[in-house]
Amino acid sequence: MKNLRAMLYAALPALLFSSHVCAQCVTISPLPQQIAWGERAFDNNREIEIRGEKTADADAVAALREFVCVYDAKKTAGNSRKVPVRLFIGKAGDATVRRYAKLIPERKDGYYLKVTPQEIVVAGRDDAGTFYGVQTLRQIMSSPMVMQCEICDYPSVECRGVIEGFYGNPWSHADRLRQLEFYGENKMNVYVYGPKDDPWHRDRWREPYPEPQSSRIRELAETARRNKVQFVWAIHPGVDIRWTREDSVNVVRKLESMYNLGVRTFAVFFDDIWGEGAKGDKQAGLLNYVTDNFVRKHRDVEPLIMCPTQYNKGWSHGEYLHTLGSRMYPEVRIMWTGNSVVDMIGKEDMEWINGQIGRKAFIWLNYPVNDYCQSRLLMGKTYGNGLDINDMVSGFCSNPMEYAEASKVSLYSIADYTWNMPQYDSNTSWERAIASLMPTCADAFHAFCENNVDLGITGHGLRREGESPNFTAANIDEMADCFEYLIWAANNVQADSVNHPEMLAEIGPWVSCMRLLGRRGQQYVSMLCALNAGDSVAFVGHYRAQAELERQQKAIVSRNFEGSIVKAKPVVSGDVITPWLTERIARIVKEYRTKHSYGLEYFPVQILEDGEYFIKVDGEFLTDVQAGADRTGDWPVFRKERDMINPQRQQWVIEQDARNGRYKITNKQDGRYINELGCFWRSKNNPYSADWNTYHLDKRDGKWSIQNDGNAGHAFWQREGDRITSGSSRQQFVFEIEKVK
Ligand code: LOG
Repeated sequence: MKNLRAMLYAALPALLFSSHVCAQCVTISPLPQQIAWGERAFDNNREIEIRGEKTADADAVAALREFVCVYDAKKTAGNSRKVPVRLFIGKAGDATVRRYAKLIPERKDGYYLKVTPQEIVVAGRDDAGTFYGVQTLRQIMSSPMVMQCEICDYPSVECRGVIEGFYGNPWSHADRLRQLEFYGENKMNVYVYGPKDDPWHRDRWREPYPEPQSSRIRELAETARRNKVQFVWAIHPGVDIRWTREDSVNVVRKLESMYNLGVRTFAVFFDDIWGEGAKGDKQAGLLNYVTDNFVRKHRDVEPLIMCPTQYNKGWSHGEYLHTLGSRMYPEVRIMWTGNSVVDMIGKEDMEWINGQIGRKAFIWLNYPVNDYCQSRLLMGKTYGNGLDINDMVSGFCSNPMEYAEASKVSLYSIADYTWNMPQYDSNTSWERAIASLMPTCADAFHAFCENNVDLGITGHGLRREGESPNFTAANIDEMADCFEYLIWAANNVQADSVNHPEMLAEIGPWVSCMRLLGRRGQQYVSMLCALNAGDSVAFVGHYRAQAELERQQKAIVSRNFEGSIVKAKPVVSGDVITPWLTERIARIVKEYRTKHSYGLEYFPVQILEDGEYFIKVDGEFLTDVQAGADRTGDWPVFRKERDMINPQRQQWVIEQDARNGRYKITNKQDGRYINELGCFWRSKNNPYSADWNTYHLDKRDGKWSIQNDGNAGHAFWQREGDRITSGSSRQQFVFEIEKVK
């Protein structure tokens, strides 16, 4: 990569290199608190003589040696090459950087950095500070022409990082090692290990890790240390814990076994449990017991972190949080996801929770985790958290996707946000993330990311704006360009796989899905042209080609490695292009049917003509008795009599939703649809959705069966008493569907 950049810069016109143009001022990420750039200092192949190597932090020195050409007095002696640039490295108190002592910020993890034509200074407040100074220098020296600068830098938030806390395939060992390097480079200092589907974290919490898992944990703890990351190991005992002395000892024993593997910070989780394990006073007692009998017995173990059962405002009630706050030792840190499970965090939210627990909450941000919307990749901007909460949190961690590399787009911004909160800009941070993660195909990767943004409708309600911003469909040319763009981006990201095999292994299914979406779009454009030209043969041909591409698209699965516990069906641009295209194709097929008769056998069968019908069982009419009510959960009932006053209450509009070939059923009087429970639902909060509220119809001996489908399961409607319920898995042909004359 370095070589490629060098080639790019070499190709730029010499004009840019005039000393007044700051063409070489690299953008440093996370953004430093204070930075002043000067003129050109030297070229990045200049030899560097390191001073303070023996006393400075060894990890910082090792990182430094990876990217500087170290001056070797013996080799260079006698020849006339330029004198080396001297580099002083050390932390506050070291002789090497004594001259700069006053300039080093008095903040944990802070550093002072200076580059002049003669010398470089990297002076940390502490070892981590020195290490972070080197990470910044690495970025400054990635440019062939190194510019003079002076930087004073420190983090906004003390604990910054990631919590592997999702359901689904836990990250692989290789994923985690790469993550830890990434955290070091991006100045994040916490990694909480709590994958829900690691048996030794949750279900088998009492048992020590067997080999080879225990060696891997040891390696992770070591790698974390080298990258100035606290490896926090979490135990999740709430599923079956008994509040006995024996189980308290079991917890301590397990943590001791983790201590022996090199772990020094620990967490205890009680999220997503019910019953006995969820009791606040007992949880507080356990945390205090572990603090007394484990944490305080070791001199090098950090205070515990705990995830409460009521970890968000929506779920909190009673005395629970107050009990934790008042009974648990004040040094125990308490996690919090915000106003709901999945939410961005603001100042008022922090005021509320901190008041409840009598300490600063440790944020567990449920973004970009996608374990509850697995068909979507969340590659969009990380926005919505307050820029004024840095002093109100004891830590800020992001729960990512099971896709470790893909998550880096967001984690890069989490690093940026937590390091320099006041200056965080979600747009520029996202742009930088993309360019830095996939430098050899940045434009194509950008296109990929912008088409994988929103989550769709989920139980948690979070939406993300700005998906597919370049999609416009005002005319055929625009549409054609947009679909070509999708294909171009997919091909280019794919072609770059040699440079980013890990990323491609994760996003590959979505990349393929994006290409097929583009190709289906092209077929749609051809169908449209054929319809306009009255060419039915061409229309049907393109329709069939489109259907075949759709079949291929639906066959893609997110992961198919051996033992994968998640197999999702990737969706790209799930809120913009995908629904748009499905709806458009359905619409022109309908139009085609009204004009042509050629090739109708290739289209989805329409078993019932669109129209107005009575729905009857045993001669009784399904009736919308409370027509017009816009409240949750009233339902239509069967009435013997025809309603002569409001006949429309017994008339049902049944029409095929061509997006999926199933039928939508709404009342003629008030337009309300019936949902999978046989109820009307409040239309304001739950507007009609083709995925949920369409039915599969089937006919035998003149009677019909009506079946839920799509997201609503596959139960058959049945008549129970005077209403419809949908509890039956047995197909029943009991409905009479009679056309209104
Ligand atoms: C889980 C978490 C999961 C996330 C999103 C917490 C504290 N616990 O509803 O493991 O990844 O939501 O699905 C959770 O957030 N429970």
